[in-house]
Amino acid sequence: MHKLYQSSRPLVMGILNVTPDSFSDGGQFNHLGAAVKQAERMIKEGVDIIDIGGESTRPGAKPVSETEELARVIPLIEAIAPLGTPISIDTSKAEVMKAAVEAGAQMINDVCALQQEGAIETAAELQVPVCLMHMQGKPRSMQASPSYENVVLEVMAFLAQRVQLCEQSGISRDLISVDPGFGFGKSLEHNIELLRGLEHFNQLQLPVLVGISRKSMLGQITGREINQRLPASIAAALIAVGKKASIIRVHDVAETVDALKIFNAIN
Ligand code: 8Y4
Repeated sequence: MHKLYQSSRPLVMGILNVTPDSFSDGGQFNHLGAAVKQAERMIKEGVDIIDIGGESTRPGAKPVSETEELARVIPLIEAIAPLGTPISIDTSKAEVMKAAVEAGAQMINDVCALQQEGAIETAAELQVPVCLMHMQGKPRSMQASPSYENVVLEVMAFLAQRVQLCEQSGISRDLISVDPGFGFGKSLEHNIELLRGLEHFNQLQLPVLVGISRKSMLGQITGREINQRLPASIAAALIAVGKKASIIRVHDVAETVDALKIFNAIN
C-alpha cells in the first residue's frame, strides 16, 4: 500500500477551499495569504492531508473554467507544499491534476472518479494516490431526484467498476481509495443508509474516505444551520471511523483530531 494509506489510525483530511465565496474579502493577494494561514493553522492542529479545491462542487454550483481553476489552486499548492504536509488536489480535470502534482500535490481527490476526459490516463501517468468518489448525476442537478434500488450495493458496484477500470489503465490498486460520496445525488434516507452500511465498503479491501463535515444531511437531522453543525459532524466522523473508515474529510481539524484521540485511545 502507498505510504499515505499506511496509517494504523484514521487520517484527517482538512478542507481548504479557494472558491471566491470562501474568501470574499480583498483581492488575489488576500485570497492566497488567508488560505496559507488557514493551512498553517490546520497543520498546527494535526491535519494529515490538506485538500485543496478550486471548483465549488456544492449542489447547483456552476462549472469553473480550467484557467480559473488553475489560477486558484496552483499558487496555493506552491505556497503550501514546502510546509511538508501532504496535499490532495480536489479536481476532476486532467490538466489541473497534472499541474497540481507538478506544483507539489501528492494525491488526487476526484468527485467524478476519473470519468472526465483524460483523467484516468493522467492519474495513471502521475502515479499518486487517488480517491474515487461516487456521485449520481451532475453537481447542477444531482439533488433533484436521487433514486436507488439499494444505495449501498449500487454505490459499491459503481466504485468496484471504477477500481477495475483504473487497474486496467495502469493505476496500481495500492494507490486507490474509495468514497461513497455523501450528499452527491443522495436523499437524506440514502445518506443514512450509506453511513449505516459503511462497513460493507470494506469488502472492496481499499481505504474508505468519508466526507460528511457540515453537510446538509446533518442539518436535516439536527435542524442546524451550516455553522452550527460541528457536534453533528464530530458524531458522524466517529460513526464512520467506528465502521473502519480510513480518512475523514473535515472543516474542523482541531476538534476532529481531539475526537479521534479518544477513539484511538479506546481502540
Ligand atoms: C457544507 C459544507 C455543506 C460542505 C456542503 C459541503 C466530498 C469531496 C466534497 C466528499 C470527497 C462539500 C470535494 C462538498 N465533498 N471529496 N468533496 N468526499 N472525497 N459540501 O464527500 O464539502 S465538496
